[in-house]
Amino acid sequence: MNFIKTEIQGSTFVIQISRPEALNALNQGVMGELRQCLQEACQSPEVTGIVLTGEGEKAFVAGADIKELAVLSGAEATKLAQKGQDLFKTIENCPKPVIAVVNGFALGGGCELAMSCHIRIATENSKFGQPEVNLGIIPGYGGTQRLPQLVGRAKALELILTADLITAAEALKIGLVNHVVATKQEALDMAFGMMKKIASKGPVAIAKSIESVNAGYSFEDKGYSAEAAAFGACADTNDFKEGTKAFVEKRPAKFTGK
Ligand code: CO8
Repeated sequence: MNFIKTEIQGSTFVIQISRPEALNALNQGVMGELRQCLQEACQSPEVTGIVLTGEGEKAFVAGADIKELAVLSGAEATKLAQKGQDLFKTIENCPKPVIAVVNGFALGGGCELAMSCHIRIATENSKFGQPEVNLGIIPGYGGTQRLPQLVGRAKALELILTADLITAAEALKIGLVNHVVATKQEALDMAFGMMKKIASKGPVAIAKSIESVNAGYSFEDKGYSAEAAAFGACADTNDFKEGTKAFVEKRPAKFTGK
């Protein structure tokens, strides 16, 4: 593994995304390794739960890798969005609890990754947001579906349309995270405490609880397909080229609507 560090703490499998030079941004290398270790953890009889976090104190995940996205055609972008959506659905449908320990920026694909987990514990320096429209695109890893489920349609639209970043305290207020604590170690300790409690219950009941809660959202597939298609349509625009170029050049984008 080049981008992911794993360890076992008791019966909890800890996955740490480790690409600090790019604030743990999700390139296809990270996504592939994440897929591989999630499958292993979900299937392993010794594992009772999974904790997902980012390396360091600055970022959980600052989004999909913008430099990698910048060269995609619309069709490629749709395909990649669907592939990422599938991975995040694997997390959401994992029969064992998955807790995100959010330690810093959780933006774009990073916020979407955290939202696909069952529970989110954030450090107080964390920042959340779906800033894709700054780049001329939309959330493509399920954010247009899960954000309204968690915080309601109006607040979700406000966050997606303005691209505003919110603090951990605000994320707690709107129901985007379960808990906010001071440090990453405190967040990890809280996650391990929850995992210990959950591991003492019947594993079938735990798996069936997750399955039943998720079943209430089974109308979702239409929304996810629409999102992937819309992501691809945006990736075909000049605004997307300008938005990603502007990010790389560290300047504001000049959009034309074309
Ligand atoms: N992708 C690639 N590189 C990144 C990313 C990213 N998302 N975020 C940060 N980096 C890199 C920076 O380019 C920089 O690299 P370098 O040192 O080579 O210039 C390094 O990480 C450090 O970042 P900054 O210097 O920008 O750090 P700051 O502290 O000044 O700013 C921010 C931190 C505010 C987090 C800033 O980095 C930022 O705005 N990042 C981008 C956030 C963003 O827009 N995220 C959304 C990306 S799009 C997305 O997630 C779509 C998901 C769906 C995809 C579906 C289809 C595939």
